[in-house]
Amino acid sequence: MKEKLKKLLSLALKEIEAGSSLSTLKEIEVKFIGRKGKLTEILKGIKDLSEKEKPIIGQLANQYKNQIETAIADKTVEINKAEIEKALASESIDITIPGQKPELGHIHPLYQVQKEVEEIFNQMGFTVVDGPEIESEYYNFEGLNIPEDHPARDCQDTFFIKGKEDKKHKRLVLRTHTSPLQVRSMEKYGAPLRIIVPGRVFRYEATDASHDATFHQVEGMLIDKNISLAHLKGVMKEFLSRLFGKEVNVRFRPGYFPFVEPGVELDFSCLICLGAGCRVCKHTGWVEFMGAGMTHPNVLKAGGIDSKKYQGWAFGFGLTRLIMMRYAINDIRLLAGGDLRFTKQF
Ligand code: FA5
Repeated sequence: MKEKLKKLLSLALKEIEAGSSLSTLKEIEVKFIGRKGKLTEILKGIKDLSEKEKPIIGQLANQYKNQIETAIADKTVEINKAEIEKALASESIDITIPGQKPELGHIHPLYQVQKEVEEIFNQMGFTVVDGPEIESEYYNFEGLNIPEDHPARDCQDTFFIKGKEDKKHKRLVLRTHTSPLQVRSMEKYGAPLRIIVPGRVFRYEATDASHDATFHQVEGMLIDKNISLAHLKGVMKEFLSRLFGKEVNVRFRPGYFPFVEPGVELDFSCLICLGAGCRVCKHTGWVEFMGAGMTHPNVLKAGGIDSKKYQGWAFGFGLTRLIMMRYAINDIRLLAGGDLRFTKQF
């Protein structure tokens, strides 16, 4: 029996030594020490041996089993190492070859300027707020003192959305300006209030070099005690001077918007000709910039603010047009056109 075991061990060790792959090693393991392996069979038969032989053969068989297991483990490490070395040799890396440069995108010029605008107003104590682009007719018009039959509605050709309608808010529209955030913010934050609202707005308009159907506006609103248009003039002069990095002057002209009384248009001094007159300012020395005015008492009321205690003003300018002026872009459609030859210049 001892001889038989010894032969089995040397046969197994020989086969392990000659094994050249992990799958061959697995086969050898099954053949000798698997559940029906040759050595396992011997171990199973130990119970039939004499009492004297049992411990001797049992010990020997277990010792040989351990030896076979160790030999298989050693050979596995050897084969793995050889395979890794082979792979490394064939997959060598030439670190002198220039790497692939990932193409980095950048922020669109519109949002670059929007961020600058937000920072300047932040510094002056204004909070940036945001609101829905799909708006209710109430916040877009009625709340702003523009009832259904008011002629001012004709100035903002509107996209209406089919379907939902309720008594107070009426139909849904694509907001035609950022002004709906006036009443929304007064309702939410009350007075005093200092906000700006940069955002996308939509009008059912034929497009040309200076009109698009989707464009960006920035709304501003300040509500507090003892507020006058002089504060608006000061804020806008400061804002534009910081934005353009040089002293800018502003002036008011009368203007009409149902949600302000009195209403004004604000112009700023032409930065191209410094007031001397050029094509950009149509030889007036002034560039038309935005609508504004003292918030109408009806709008304060819609926002839940007592107009006897508080006053305020609001303004709205076209961010898209501001950017066109800043970079001398002569067609508004270039900004949203998606042509990389254009956007990569900023
Ligand atoms: C308004 O939208 C008012 N909500 C502004 C306002 C706010 C007045 C608060 C008073 C108080 P208006 O329709 O004029 O006003 O538009 C404001 C600006 O949006 C314009 O000065 C212009 O710069 C820009 N704008 C208007 N229509 C277009 C268009 N189709 N494409 C690009 N920019 C436009």
